[in-house]
Amino acid sequence: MSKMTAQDYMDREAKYGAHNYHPLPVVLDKGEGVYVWDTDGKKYFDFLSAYSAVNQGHCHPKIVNAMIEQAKQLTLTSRAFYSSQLGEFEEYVTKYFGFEKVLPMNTGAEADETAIKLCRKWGYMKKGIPTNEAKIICCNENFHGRTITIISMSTDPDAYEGYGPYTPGFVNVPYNDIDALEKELQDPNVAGFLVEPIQGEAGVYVPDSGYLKKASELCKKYNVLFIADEVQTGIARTGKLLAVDHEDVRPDILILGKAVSGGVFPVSCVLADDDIMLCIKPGEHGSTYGGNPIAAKVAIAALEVVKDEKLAENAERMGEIFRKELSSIDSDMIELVRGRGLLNAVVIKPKGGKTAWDVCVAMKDNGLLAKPTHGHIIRFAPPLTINETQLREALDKIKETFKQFE
Ligand code: IF1
Repeated sequence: MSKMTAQDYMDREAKYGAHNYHPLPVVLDKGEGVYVWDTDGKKYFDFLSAYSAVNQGHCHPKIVNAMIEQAKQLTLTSRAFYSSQLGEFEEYVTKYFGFEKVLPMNTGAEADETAIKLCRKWGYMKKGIPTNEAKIICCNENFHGRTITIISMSTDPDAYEGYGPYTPGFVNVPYNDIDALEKELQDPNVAGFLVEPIQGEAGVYVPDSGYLKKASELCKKYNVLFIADEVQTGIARTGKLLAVDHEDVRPDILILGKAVSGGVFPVSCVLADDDIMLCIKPGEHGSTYGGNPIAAKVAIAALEVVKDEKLAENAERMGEIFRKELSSIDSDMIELVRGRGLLNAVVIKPKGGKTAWDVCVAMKDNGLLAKPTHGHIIRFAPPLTINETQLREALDKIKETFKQFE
């Protein structure tokens, strides 16, 4: 059997796999740290990090070993029984982020769904909202996952079109608009405000300084839960452990996913204090794999790496260099550069029919992987382990690419 070509791999996926993605034409086979290799052995900088799930770098030995060791002992019990590993994770992660309780799930969407259910329960049991009248405020251009309820909040037709009927009980407001938010908060049936501290999918949309602080203060004033979706912005990505830490905001409900397990095993979770979390009684919510022994051990190892390797501090420092160098590129395709820590994006102005996609394909050929979001924005999000030498080498590739479009 002759060696498969990259095209063979792509054709096989097209033949047997659903067409719910349009990947960049590269077939990855190996990853280590900030690098990935394709099936022909070509090496690339990974500047997507699986949408910020691989903050600790590909195949981090400490995290992989935690998975291997636990997998030899006990992989899954379900929550019908206790396990020796779950409580260890629950204690570790609640103390790590400063909350009284955690509800473990697997994917980010499941964690967002859990937060929505928890918020509604609290609204009926503690705020006295009439049954089935609870509302949750969310932002235009949000992204919180792909379930029917979550896309019911979406303002992106690609996310919701053709999937109706939609879940009721959501009120959309413009992101980064305090007055619009306050207006809706006055509705006594509002139970929560769900927000990404930085909108990732929308194109790394960083709100005005003070927005999160003011929003959380208004939520307190109107007895509404402030729910932070840090699935993408959390785990040191923006230069602090959590993006809300930039404004000293403590959410009532914190949603984590992706890098909470370092891209090794699906783990997500919701954190809150007892007066909120205990609104869900035994048997009222759950998941077969939620809080499984492997998830527990992998997440502990992934979170230890963040602290041991000072990834937040590194993300802050490398992010400053990255934005400064990117902004100095003299290209009429670069409209603006924005971001925080190592969650950055470049808004691309099409030129001569060339778009952000063409820039990404050219960067791929130059050995760096990134992907456009919403057509004209390129997100740059390398693993947070990247050092200055690697960053500058990657920047050279980005500069070289833009030169090709002059
Ligand atoms: C895809 C991007 C999309 C998220 C936030 C919850 C979830 C996500 C803030 C759900 C997931 C992923 C999903 C993935 C591409 C990526 C993404 F924003 F990161 F770029 F789609 F918008 N909250 N984001 O960002 O977590 O269920 O996926 O574990 O769906 O294509 P999940």
